[in-house]
Amino acid sequence: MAGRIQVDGNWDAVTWLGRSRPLSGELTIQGDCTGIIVTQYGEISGAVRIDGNLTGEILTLTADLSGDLTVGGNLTGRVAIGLDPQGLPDPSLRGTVTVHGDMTGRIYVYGDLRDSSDPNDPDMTTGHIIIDGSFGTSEPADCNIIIGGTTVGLRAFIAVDYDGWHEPDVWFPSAYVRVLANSSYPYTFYGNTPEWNVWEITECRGDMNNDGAVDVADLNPFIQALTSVRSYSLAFPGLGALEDPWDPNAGSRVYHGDCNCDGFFDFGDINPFVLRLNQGCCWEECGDCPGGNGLLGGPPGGLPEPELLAAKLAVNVKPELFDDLVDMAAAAASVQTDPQLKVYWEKVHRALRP
Ligand SMILES: [Ca+2]
Ligand SMILES: [Ca+2]
Ligand SMILES: [Ca+2]
Repeated sequence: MAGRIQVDGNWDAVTWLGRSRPLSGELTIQGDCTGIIVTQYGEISGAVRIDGNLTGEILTLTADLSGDLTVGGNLTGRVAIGLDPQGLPDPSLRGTVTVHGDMTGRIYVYGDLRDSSDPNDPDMTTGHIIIDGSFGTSEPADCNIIIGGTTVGLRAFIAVDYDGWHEPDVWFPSAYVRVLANSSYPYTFYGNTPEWNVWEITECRGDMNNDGAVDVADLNPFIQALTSVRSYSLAFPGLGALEDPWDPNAGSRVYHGDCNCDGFFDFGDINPFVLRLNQGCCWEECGDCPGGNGLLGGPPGGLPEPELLAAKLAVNVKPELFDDLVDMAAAAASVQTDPQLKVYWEKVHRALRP
């Protein structure tokens, strides 16, 4: 199927599409999909969009999903890639499955969440699973993502509450991601696992590496995120944009970077980010957060002396980001309306590059 099909209502049929040829066109269902759409040898390389809920099933028996499957509502049914591989090369997810609502159903991939393994991959044409809403329910439920092969590494990712932290959008304890890795020792994840690019977006403002803590490990990602959407997105697949053109509003980049809670992530967030870094607390709100431990050597609710801050930042920044750090200090000074803070950041700038 190479053309376009648009269904104005719901889809409740059991339908074979592309039994031997790829589904390379566009299939749009403006309502719910309560039926079953199945392809056999033909991979889904085009775009399947369900504007409503997917309570039915989208299946490939022996083929990859290399295109985009988007569910505008909730996924309560099932997506299965390679349900019946019949000895053919492991059918894999090389495209993107996006659920804009909640996921209480199942996603199964016989093969890999496949990565192109090319570190310079200009666009992240690789397996991604994006859930903007919650994953699972408060009741015990059969809700999971199972990857039969390997691995969720490098550019491949699974992200829950991808579109920035929202309080109701949680990864419930009964839901899990399991990577079988073709072995009898599968990896099972019940929550945020940064080393596998399996994310549940954290509520912490300033947590640019999404590990649930705000500390000096967030400095380099903050600089990257502020200076280049592309560089941040490639360094942290699943936290930024998906591909070129690099959408600055995609992912959790703006949520985590917006440390003054004005809805934007820009130079005005440098000073509040550094304050938060010094406080080292995880909080969804902006401003002076409870507790605080003076991570940068300043008083809990304030900033250290400018020379001390410059020294702390300089030892924690990657050499290749040092110039960006210097520019950031200059930018922080230039956007300050508070005269004292302006002088403060000018001093930080001078201390970094005398
Ligand atoms: Ca969300
Ligand atoms: Ca962090
Ligand atoms: Ca802001």
